[in-house]
Amino acid sequence: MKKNPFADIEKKWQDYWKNSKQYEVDLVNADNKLYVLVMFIYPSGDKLHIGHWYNYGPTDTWARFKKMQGFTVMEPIGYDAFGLPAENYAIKQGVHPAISTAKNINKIREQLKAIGAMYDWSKEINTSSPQYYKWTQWLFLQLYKNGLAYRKKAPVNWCPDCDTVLANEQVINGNCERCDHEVTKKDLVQWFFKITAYADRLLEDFNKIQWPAKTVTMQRNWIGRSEGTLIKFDIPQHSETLEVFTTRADTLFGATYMVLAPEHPLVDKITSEENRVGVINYKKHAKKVTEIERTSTEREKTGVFTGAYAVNPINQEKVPIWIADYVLIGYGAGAVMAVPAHDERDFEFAQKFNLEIRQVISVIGKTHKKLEQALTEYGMMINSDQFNGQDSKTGMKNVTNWLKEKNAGKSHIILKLRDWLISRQRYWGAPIPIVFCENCGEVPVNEEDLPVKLPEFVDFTGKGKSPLASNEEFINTACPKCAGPATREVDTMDTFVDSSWYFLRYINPKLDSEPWQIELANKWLPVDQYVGGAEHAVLHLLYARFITKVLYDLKYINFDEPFKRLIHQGIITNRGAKMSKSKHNVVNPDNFINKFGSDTFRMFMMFMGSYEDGGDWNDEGISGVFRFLNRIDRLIDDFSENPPNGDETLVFEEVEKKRHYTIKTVTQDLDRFQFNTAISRLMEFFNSIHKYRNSVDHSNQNKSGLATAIETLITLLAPFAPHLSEELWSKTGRNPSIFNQTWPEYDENKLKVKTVNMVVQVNGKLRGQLTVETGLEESKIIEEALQVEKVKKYTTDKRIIKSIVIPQKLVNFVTN
Ligand code: ANZ
Ligand code: ZN
Repeated sequence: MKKNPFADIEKKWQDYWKNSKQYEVDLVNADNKLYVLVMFIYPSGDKLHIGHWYNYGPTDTWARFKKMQGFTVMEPIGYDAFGLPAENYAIKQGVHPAISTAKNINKIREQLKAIGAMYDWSKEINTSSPQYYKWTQWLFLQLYKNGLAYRKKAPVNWCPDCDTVLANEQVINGNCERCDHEVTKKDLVQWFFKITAYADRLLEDFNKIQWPAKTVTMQRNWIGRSEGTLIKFDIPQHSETLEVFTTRADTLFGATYMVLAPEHPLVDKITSEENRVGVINYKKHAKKVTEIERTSTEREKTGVFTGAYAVNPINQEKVPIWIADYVLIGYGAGAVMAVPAHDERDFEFAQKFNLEIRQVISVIGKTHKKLEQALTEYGMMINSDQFNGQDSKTGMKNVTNWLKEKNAGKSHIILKLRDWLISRQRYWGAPIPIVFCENCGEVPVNEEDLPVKLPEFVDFTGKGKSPLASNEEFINTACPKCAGPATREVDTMDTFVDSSWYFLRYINPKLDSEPWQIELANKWLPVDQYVGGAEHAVLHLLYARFITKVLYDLKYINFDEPFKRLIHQGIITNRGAKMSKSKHNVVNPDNFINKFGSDTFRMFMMFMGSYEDGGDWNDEGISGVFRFLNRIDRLIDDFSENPPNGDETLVFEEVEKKRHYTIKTVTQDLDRFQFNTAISRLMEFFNSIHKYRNSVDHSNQNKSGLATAIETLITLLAPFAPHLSEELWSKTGRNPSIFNQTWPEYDENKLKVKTVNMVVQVNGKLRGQLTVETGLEESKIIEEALQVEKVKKYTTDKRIIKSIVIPQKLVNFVTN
């Protein structure tokens, strides 16, 4: 294949940047810092795909723009190298994951270099290196020592295909995030991080960060904080009490039946002989239904009566107790008071089983004799004795207080968020630094003994229990406390633990005595601008916020949010579908780079559409961008071969105005990551220079004006086409690097439209005045002059025989 004309230029400037070390940031001495970060790479395959490029290329454009605006920009890159995908890839290739990962990283690093980004390669990190995971283990120990890491037996998500547990966040619509296999439940002892203890702060602190509203909402809903009331219903027959959680205490008088989750511990105790068979069968049925199905609003409600009754504490009414799978055991109290008149699920259930539907809230404008569906809005309490007439909000408080006094209830807050399950029964991860001693029980490894090295030789077929258990040498160790015989924990940590703190390690990637220098980290963080995929909303982006808050509390850092500003690049699809190997619709960036060059490819991606929306891949436009860059290149060549030769008094206003306008708008667009419009403006600016060059004789061209315009053009182009711009810059006789140039400024006055006053005559008599833009076309001036009120008076119903325009002075209409 023919080499693209930019290939040599790109190589040349990449070498120059590398040798001049101009992107290696001296963190200690730098001022005006700006930390620009992209989500680092999972080297689970051996290629950078379009999605990576789309994340990294445009973000680097933004970072270069900020550098030229005078910031000291740190833009690091690294590898999220541990994890299941990397392990599975290795198993498939029949090699050790350490080897395949290293190989992938080497390949990917070359591709990353082809982007020509300002990466500070001296700060590269790799989470699977002992130098890194030593500190992941250290992080675990800090959480452990502060009661934020614990082990517990719990029903956990199990992916039978990946042979490991998954965090709730990794279960997408009931399926494994990685392999899409249906996830089952298993009772297992696992390690958890206590993220729930930070729920309130995770919610409150959204006001400290500028993130996409959608992402904030997703986190909010995922945390799912509900304020409500716990209410106790007695079951006198069995001397038990049943506790329920409700967010609508104001509807207590409308509770016409109770529902327990089929797994509720009271079920067996209270079920009557008569109902036992039905209950047992129903419990069997419920086991087979997934949580997704159980919470689905589409599914027909099912359930059975237990034969028992509870007493409503507020009015001593006897209400039947049912079990139904729409109530979940893991949420709230695992039981509800059902208020069919005001809750949709309860309404459906009551209709199906013929249970009483009693309205206790009235909503203005919604009066019904008989409810046809649940009335879920807030309103005024009715049929509620002494509470009648109170609005829902007041009623909730008053009912709760009443219950409190009677010792039958209290205010309560629940979360949908669960603690983060961090242990994995897989090989390729950071070992959990805990040992089990016969005498001392669970003991943390001493910090000075970190890292607990991941053993090289284990059976990691991906099947069966934790692979580390197969290495005797690894498991058998001495207890850090009593030196007696002990065995090591064989689970490894979720890779999301590795990535929950990586942005801190870039500060001191090689430091061996500490994870980072506190002062330096405090200087450089939080990250000023983070860019990455929206799919991480309730995974990485939530975990990183949590870990940052923990480290803040432990005084290892003085900020409690990791990412000040966040932007999500859109998704690039191919024929409407997400690109994936299995669909055979992955576009390989390399081919385009070979053919058109890195600058063209980067610029084309930005030109395709709105950055935050993404869009469907269509390479038709790439040759247009390629041509544009070639035209600029030729313009600069032509400029030095046929230099303009006029002095600066020559008319140049139009190009100069365009220049100021382009600086203003490109700056605004770049600030907002609106790359596509910025590129259009550059094209227009180019055209106006080009037009001037071609329409005026060289000896009459404003030499200094043109030189400035061309300088501005190259400077504004630099962040978009970094290699070519360096080349053009040196072609115009300057020293590299253009990225040491300051971003051009514009003059608002130059943008203002200059105007002149003109007089308007009709048949030689002065009839009016007119203000028009200088240089306005004659036909437009005539149009406007005819709109002047006084002029209208003398011209309507007349035929205009002649219109005379004397530029900048007057308009005269001759009528019959
Ligand atoms: C009575 C009631 C009346 C309710 C009413 C709602 C409307 P959020 O906001 O999502 O927290 N609930 C409580 N625990 C449940 C469980 N384990 N499984 C299924 N549903 C459960 O929802 C709180 C409401 O969800 C609670 O308030 C309860 O129904 C139900 F007019 O109680 B409510
Ligand atoms: Zn011991």
